[in-house]
Formats: sequence, structure tokens, C-alpha cells
Amino acid sequence: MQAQYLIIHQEVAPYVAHIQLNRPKELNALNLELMAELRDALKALDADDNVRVIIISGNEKAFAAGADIKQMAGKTAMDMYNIDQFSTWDTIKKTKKPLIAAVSGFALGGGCELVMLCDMIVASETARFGQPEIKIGVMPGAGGTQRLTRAVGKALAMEMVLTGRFISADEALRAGLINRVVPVELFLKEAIQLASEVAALSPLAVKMAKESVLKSFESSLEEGLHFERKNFYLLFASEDQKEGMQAFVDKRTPVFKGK
Ligand code: CO8
Repeated sequence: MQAQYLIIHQEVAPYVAHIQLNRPKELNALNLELMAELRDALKALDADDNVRVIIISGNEKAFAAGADIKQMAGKTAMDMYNIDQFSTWDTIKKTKKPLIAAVSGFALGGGCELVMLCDMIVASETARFGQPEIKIGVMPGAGGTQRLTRAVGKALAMEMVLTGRFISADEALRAGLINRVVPVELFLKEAIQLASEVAALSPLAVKMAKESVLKSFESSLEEGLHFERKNFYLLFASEDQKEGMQAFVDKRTPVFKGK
């Protein structure tokens, strides 16, 4: 896969791919071209049987400092409507395999929203999360008012969205926004470790479990429980279920094939 604004590592560990956002001079500002490349890369990796988990990172200084303000500055509402950038985000949201964000430095605006679209978040001690759109006369547009509020609750989300205050990795951890914080030199290693743990499991069970957890954000409890139950039953049609349970009985490590 060739990309101008991404570095794609097909296999950083068995069954683990890594996409690095790569516009370092602009702090990985998410221009339309980068987002289109990210959408295409995720689609390809989601369809690749040799990939079970995908890590998205930036570099040490920035995961991403938001949407590209320079690209947006002169646009009219009709330009924005016609560009329809959120269809790209809608496609990214459909990725079935787990996405792990490895965050160091700035994760702001669209950058924070991209992080929140991921399923698990590993941060370095230097990570800063924020929705500073209010400071440039707009507001979050890619889920910042919704996913942030669900993750950290109304009080902190409201403060971040209305003042643009950045929060540290430790505050994000305490607020339940992220999974873990590690020293900066370890953030990618830790993400690969976490991804490898998941990649060793049944990819079918993992995908259906991800889908079921996400369903909880969009359904009543009853509907969500029903959805969960169907996926649970469905997994009994897989060879991985037979292998997983037989391995437990045999006291050996299961080998999952995704069938
Ligand atoms: N867009 C475009 N360029 C940027 C952005 C950005 N979001 N952030 C940084 N840059 C550029 C700077 O312009 C600068 O370029 P140059 O060297 O050519 O002047 C370079 O990156 C380095 O930045 P700074 O010199 O400002 O670096 P500092 O370390 O002094 O400051 C900050 C770092 C605090 C991160 C600062 O750059 C900043 O405040 N950036 C903007 C943060 C922001 O407001 N983000 C929200 C953007 S709006 C948004 O995300 C809306 C999302 C809605 C939908 C999502 C669609 C993708």
C-alpha cells in the first residue's frame, strides 16, 4: 500500500498491523487526503486475513493536532457539505477489527476524535487530549461532543468542549478516556503488546465482541442484550469455539484460525 501521509507496517508482530500518521511538520493535522488514505488503508487491512488488530499512532510529539485548519479556513458551509468529509469517518467507523490508538503528544480536535473512534487507547506520559475547536470559533464535528461525553461524563466533557482545556494522560486515565499510560519511549511497544494479546485470540470472537460492545452505545439494554446473545450463539458455528473449549479441556494453548 502506497500512501503519502501514512507509513503502513503490515506486520509489527504476528497478525498486528501499524499505521503511522505521517505529516510531522504539521503535527499530523488531518487533511482530507490523509483521512482518505487512512480510510483506504483501514479497509484493506480489515480485509486482510493476516491482520487481526490494527494500531494507529502518530509520532512522539503529536498523534494529531486536529483537522487541518489551513485547509478549512476559507470554506463555506456549502463547501463543507459538498466535501462531505464525514463519509470518510463513517467508513473508518465500520472497521471490524480492533483499533488501538497509540498516543503521544497532542491528540486534539479531530485527532482526539480519531483516538476516540479507536477501541483501546494506550498513551505516553506526554499525551495531551483536547477539543479546542471552541477557540477557533467552531465546535467538535467528528464525535467530540458525543463520544467524549460518554467516555468521561458530562462535567469534564462540557469543560473540555466549552473551554478547550487540554487534559494530561493521567487525567484522561482517571476520567476513563484511555486504557493505560506508559513512559514515552514505551508507548508504541505497549500498544503492540496489547494488540498481540488480542491478536492471539479468535479473530471471529474478537470482531463480534467489539461489535457487541459498540452496540451498547446505540441501543436500549434489551436490544443490546439480544444482539449480544445472537453473536454468542453464532460463535458456536465457528471452529475457533471448538478449538478454544477443547484446548481448555486438554489443558493446552488453543490455536485460533479465524474459521
Ligand atoms: N491544522 C493545520 N496546521 C496545524 C494544526 C492544525 N490543526 N496544528 C498545528 N499545525 C501546524 C502549525 O500551523 C505549524 O505550522 P507552521 O510551522 O507552518 O507554522 C506546525 O503545525 C507546528 O505547530 P505550532 O508551531 O503551533 O506548534 P506548537 O508546539 O507551538 O503548538 C499546538 C502546538 C498547541 C498543538 C498548536 O499547533 C495548536 O493549537 N494547533 C491547533 C489545535 C486545534 O485547534 N485543533 C483543532 C482543529 S479543528 C478540528 O479538529 C475540527 C474537527 C472536526 C472534524 C474532523 C475532520 C478531520
